[in-house]
Amino acid sequence: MLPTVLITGANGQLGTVLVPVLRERYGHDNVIATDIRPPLAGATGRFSLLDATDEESLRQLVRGEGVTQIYHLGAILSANGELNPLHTWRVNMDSLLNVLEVSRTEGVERVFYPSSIAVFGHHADLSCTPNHSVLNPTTVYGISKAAGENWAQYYFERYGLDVRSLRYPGIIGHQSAPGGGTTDYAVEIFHSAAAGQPYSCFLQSDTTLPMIYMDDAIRATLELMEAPTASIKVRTSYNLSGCSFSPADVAEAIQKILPDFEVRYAPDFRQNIAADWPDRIDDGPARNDWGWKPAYDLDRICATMLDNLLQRAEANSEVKD
Ligand code: VAH
Repeated sequence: MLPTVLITGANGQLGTVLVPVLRERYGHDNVIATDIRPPLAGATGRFSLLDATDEESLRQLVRGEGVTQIYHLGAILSANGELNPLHTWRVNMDSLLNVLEVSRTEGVERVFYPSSIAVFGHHADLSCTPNHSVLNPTTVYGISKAAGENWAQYYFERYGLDVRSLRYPGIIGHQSAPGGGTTDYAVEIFHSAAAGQPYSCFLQSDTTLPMIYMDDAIRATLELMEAPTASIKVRTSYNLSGCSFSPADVAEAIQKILPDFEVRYAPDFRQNIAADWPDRIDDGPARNDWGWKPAYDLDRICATMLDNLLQRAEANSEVKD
């Protein structure tokens, strides 16, 4: 029996790519995209406006459509989250608690909850952060994700709700825009390079962070969600990594393809956030429990991003000619 899947935050960087993949996999009409904003231009398929902080609206939609799986992607990310801390806390926590409570009481079988490397802080070993580390996040986003992981584990242990979670690193893809995070530079830099423009980076050149290519992130999400229940041994959240690099590393990788590309560095408040995040994370439990293995290293990310963005720039210029 194919699931009926509801995605919150479907207009976001990950949701934009995940929705079509889920439709391909489970049937076009079995996947309901939702977001607090109307669908993006060009988006097709089933869509409902939904504010996930409104429990009754969520309940009516889940009950009315017979939803059996929820991917709760809606959240305010690390950088944007610092602009209005209490609003960020309320949006991120109220929406998650609504998803957990509605799922428990309406018979939803499986929930995906995205966490983040933002749950770590300077009390963890940031050189290669183990899955079970001290969590002392320094952003409201990270605080909400750390709390959310523990709520996910609570609903599994107390009610048996099958909630599964990944601590995403920075996600890099050409298909969608980043959503106000500290790792957004790693997407913006490729757009500048493909446009033949210099890039002004808001992090220091040597700030190494864990990253993952969009296709790897999507595949990891599906592999986690389709793994046998018995193999899921971590019910807070699994560390997930593709590769780690700094702005200087990615600039150098781009310059191997576009030698004239220039990067300047103008660190802002986001440097303070990134300074308390891991350089690398240990995703050994994900590899051991459900067979995770990344397919994209920095050079492959670079080649794939530039191939797609340069083709798009050429297509756009032909349209204008
Ligand atoms: C952010 N892209 O920067 C998100 C992510 C690991 C970072 O959670 O907030």
